Amino acid sequence: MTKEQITIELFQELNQTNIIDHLRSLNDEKKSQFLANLNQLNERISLKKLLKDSKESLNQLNINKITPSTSVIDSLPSTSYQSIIDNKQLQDAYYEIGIDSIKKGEVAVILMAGGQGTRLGSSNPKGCFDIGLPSHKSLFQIQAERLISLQNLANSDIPIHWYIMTSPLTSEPTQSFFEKNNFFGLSKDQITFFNQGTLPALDPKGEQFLIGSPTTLVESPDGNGGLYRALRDNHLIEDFVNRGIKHIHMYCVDNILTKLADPVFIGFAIKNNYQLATKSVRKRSPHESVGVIATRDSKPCVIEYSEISNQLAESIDKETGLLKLRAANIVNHYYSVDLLKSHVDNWCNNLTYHIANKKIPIYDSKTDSIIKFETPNGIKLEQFIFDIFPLIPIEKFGCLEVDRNEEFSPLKNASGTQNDNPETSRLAYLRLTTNWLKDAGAIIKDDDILVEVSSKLSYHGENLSKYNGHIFDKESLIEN
Ligand code: UD2
Repeated sequence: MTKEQITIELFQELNQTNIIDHLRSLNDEKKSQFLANLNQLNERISLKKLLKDSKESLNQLNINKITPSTSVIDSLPSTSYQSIIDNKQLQDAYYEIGIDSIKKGEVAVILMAGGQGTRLGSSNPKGCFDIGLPSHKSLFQIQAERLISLQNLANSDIPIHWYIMTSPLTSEPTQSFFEKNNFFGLSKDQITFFNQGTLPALDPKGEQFLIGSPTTLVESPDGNGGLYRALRDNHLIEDFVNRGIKHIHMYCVDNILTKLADPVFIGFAIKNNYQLATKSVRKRSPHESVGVIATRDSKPCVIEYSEISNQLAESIDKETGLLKLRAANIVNHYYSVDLLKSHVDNWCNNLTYHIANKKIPIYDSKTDSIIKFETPNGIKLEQFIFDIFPLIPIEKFGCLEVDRNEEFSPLKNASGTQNDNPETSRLAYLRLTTNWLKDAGAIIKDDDILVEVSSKLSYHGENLSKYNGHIFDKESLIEN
């Protein structure tokens, strides 16, 4: 049998009647193209397994709200949880361990920048977004310059390697943005762009793949959990090993306060010999759109905001009066390279598919046109990066609580919305750098005067002693 016949047989076995009908409408050339695309997709992801797993997720969907009756949910044990808030001594101790590892070239950073900024209302990659700082720097530039200031702090001649994950949709615009800005002063050689994969979309029952063009299925980015397949398929773990990298800091593009390769976080993981660690901040309110870090049946986990029951989200710790599950996930994780080396293959084959009901434009071969829908007509699948947390032994899993005002202000929504938008990101960044200046002895004439300190000059408030006694009486930008 030819490869094409094998592929047709597979889709007949999978009862893909839409695809079989569609094939009949194609001339030989397009039919070969379509079959080649189907075959390539099936080689990357077993479509038979995907249909089975996504069906299970669909069946789970209605009962998937996690409540105390479905499993034993608790906060993390003290062996896995520490707070550095108002604990300068602990911060300094971890900082020294982390900066030493950075000096030795053992630390690299992974940026996840594959998500589309749909909720933000922008068609550009989120990292290109200008939140309206006095400098008008983009998220990408702020983050790149933080690497530069950290390299200066480490005073090492080994640059910190920056792996940037894009999706097919954000890849080209992201790379051209970096090239146009001459990599924001970083060496081109210290940056590796790589693509995450895609997953096919399905009809609402999860039975038929949707067709997006004469020769392709509808496919969309496979979620931030796609990182593991992307690391494997791009051979990046071998790259980590070849470069002598032992520790990975992974973060997401939309948090302007991210401390890339934070020495305190790296030191926390090294000192406690964690294989995987995550940062958390205090949840703002019971129904904030963040996952909560907890244990489920004594295993570490994140319960996503879309999957937590009201009962659990609102439960109060009687002793403290605080939310029982208050450790908010901020997609800021540490991985030991040893852990990635030994587990990534297994993770790629066992990650859950999460379901999202969406309005999905599809190709109609009868009219040779794209049909758009006003209401959800299909489901998109995505994988969540934290679904592997339960596979980590609890004693090898750490959670470091950090100060929200210093480390978390995500850019999710368009201007004018209630929170997590360009205004809140701008204010969070300017308040942080203005406080750095106050700590250095600068005089800020009025509470609503905000001063931007370039992230190229200062990583976490250092290098500002020359502003001791300096009076700031209007919004300003200092670059050096
Ligand atoms: C994420 C977390 C949620 C909470 C919240 C905080 C997950 C699954 N959920 O929810 O628990 O911490 O953030 O802000 O982590 N991304 C990709 N490729 C994709 C999809 C996303 O790279 O296919 C990146 C995206 O660019 C962003 C990050 O992952 O940097 C978070 O993705 P999101 O905006 O889809 O996650 P969100 O806000 O629903």
